[in-house]
Amino acid sequence: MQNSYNPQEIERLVQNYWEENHAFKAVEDSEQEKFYCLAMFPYPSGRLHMGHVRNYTIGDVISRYQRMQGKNVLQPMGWDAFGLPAENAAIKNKVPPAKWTYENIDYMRAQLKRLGFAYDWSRELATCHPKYYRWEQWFFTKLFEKGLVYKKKATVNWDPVDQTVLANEQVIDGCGWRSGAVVERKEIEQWFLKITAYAEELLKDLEKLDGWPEQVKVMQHNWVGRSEGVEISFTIEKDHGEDQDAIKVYTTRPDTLMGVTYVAIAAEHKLATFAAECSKEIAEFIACCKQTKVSEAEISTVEKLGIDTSLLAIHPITGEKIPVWIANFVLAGYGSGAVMSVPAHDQRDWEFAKKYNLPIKPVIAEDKNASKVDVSKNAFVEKGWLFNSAHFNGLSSQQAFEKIAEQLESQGKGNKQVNYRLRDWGVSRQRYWGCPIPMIHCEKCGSVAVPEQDLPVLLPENIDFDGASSPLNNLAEFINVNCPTCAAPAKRETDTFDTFFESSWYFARYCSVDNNEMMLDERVNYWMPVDQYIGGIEHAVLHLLYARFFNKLMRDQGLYECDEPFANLLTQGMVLKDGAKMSKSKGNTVDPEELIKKYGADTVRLFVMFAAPPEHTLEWSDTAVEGSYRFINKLWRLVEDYIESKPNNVPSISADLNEGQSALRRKLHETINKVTDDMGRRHTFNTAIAANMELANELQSFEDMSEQGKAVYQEALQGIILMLAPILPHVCHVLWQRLGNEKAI
Ligand code: ANZ
Ligand code: ZN
Repeated sequence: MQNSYNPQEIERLVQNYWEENHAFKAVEDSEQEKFYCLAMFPYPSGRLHMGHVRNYTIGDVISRYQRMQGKNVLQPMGWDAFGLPAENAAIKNKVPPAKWTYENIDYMRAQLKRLGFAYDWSRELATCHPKYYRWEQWFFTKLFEKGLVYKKKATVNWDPVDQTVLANEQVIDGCGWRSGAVVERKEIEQWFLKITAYAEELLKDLEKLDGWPEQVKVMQHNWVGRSEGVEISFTIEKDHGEDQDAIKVYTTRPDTLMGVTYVAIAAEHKLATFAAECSKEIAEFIACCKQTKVSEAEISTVEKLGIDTSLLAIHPITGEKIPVWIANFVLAGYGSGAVMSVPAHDQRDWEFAKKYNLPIKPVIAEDKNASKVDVSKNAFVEKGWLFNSAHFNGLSSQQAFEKIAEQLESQGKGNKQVNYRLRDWGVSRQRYWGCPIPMIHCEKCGSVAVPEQDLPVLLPENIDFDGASSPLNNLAEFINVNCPTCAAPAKRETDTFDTFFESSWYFARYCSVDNNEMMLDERVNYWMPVDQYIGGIEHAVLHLLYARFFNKLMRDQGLYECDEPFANLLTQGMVLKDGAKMSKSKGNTVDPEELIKKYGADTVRLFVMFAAPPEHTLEWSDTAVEGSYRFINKLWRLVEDYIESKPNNVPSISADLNEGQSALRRKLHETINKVTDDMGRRHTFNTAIAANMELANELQSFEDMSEQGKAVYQEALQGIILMLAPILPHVCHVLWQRLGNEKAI
């Protein structure tokens, strides 16, 4: 009688075996080559979705493969557990966010175990646990000591009815999600991390990341946005603006300086405020600008609007008087919040000049000796050769950059400057379910860091939460403290960290997760960097940039040595159904749990790995799931049939095989070669699986049951089981034993 394939039963048995034998516990061993494999940890939303299943299966297959290659593998798992959804659920279900979160973690942990992932569960962490967040509080106070943390006013969404700050997700069509009131912009003091101090290194070190997709590096490169230019001063004509400071503009095109016909300043600029003092119209225009959205992408799409301040600026070279306008396209936070406008050579300036009838003066031509350029339909934005530019005529744009910068520098009217698009990282959130920022405000001493012996600042967990505003704001026992410096009554900071803060260093904490005396210990130097990081492309910029930044901060704090946290990055594609992204809001999700119940975890794993290479989108298909299930059944039967007819002792393979035997052996070794490359280097698991399916077909039609025939047959069959073990770990574990192997696969 043949055993039939019963996934539920064997998966439970095999998972118990792993658990009892601590099969995936990672232990540092300097004699053995390490491999740190990490998939981005999940937010504990309640249940796993197919995107998780795909992400974690890819990581697990790579981990198991590397282990079979003889590496000492670390594959940990944890929970990115702070965040807004817990607050929303708390309001809806009347449970505290902590309780909701920990219950979800328990549920999802069981789901991950059911999928048979080879995690070292002894290293599990949850970022909402004080054992974790106390170290980021400690680290923040170290950065504060070093001057890498500062406080500054920044704009937030303010709900005037609920009297609270809203997260961007809580603003729906410009109104508060709860009150429905029109949301206002409000400036409040917030904490910032000086990521700009690392801009240069974050850019330069991208070159070291050979194992990253080009596309992600380009996105990070653009996000940092380095540009070289000149900061130029335009003084203000005395008649109007007595005692006003010169306007500083930042330009990457000083070669166009002789073509400047007006200066444009941001609505938030000091001079704009000054101009508004004596003009109601200007004041109204500024108020109107402040209502529109702040993001750069949005600013570039809105209609360009401006107003003349009637102030005049003096051209630093010609001495000519040129008008100063307030314009909505000038960003307050970039450069110096003012632009020298060259409508002949900048399209945005051109459109503005056309609209408000400002002069357009061309100064750059395509050819060296030309003395005109057509700007009647559009600006001429290329670099070229100067004309109409007095003693700079005939220079190339590049030569003129240097000459003009030199002249301005010698006259004290300008300086070469490097600018970054990257802004400092605002880490304050006016939310409850996050890590408390460990600062105290004292009237006498200012901002004081919570001393090390008072850490962690615990987030009160048993609270009534109605969502109107953060309960921390009303918790007297949380807020009222004594100043650590002068002991006078003081107030605790009620803001919590941006949740990107927690995910910026968890990869390092896994290496010393049980250390309650230190944030990180020397074991980090054994495991870091992560050899393979796996996650969604949606994290191409923020998470990956913050993590790289934190890595450098931790290095400079002397906590460990490596410059970059992730040596290789794999960005997994989306899971689609009927061509659309699988998502709750579209109502087209497939519940992994149902699938596991029906087919077992190995089928689910095989399906997600077989349907597409990991970077590609994966189109859901019920028939493909069934196909995966059938293949595992076939493999099962292949082994069972063989066992029934197997001799008691399979002879070893002799040197002289007949043609058919040699052919099968050759096929096996070609397959091993291909699968090794597909799994280890190319990460094209689908073709590795296909090669094994092909080999299995050959076995099915191999009928030579001589002694030597059986010997090569068994070798090939074992080969398939070994090669598929990373993908189908449960069934392969069992089949391996059925073939008489004593050691676990
Ligand atoms: C004159 C000029 C002439 C410019 C020309 C461009 C072309 P990047 O490369 O991104 O650094 N700029 C400067 N500060 C600005 C602000 N606060 N808001 C909006 N625009 C600002 O861009 C630098 C260029 O962006 C600068 O060079 C300036 O316009 C504009 F033919 O100055 B340019
Ligand atoms: Zn004090």
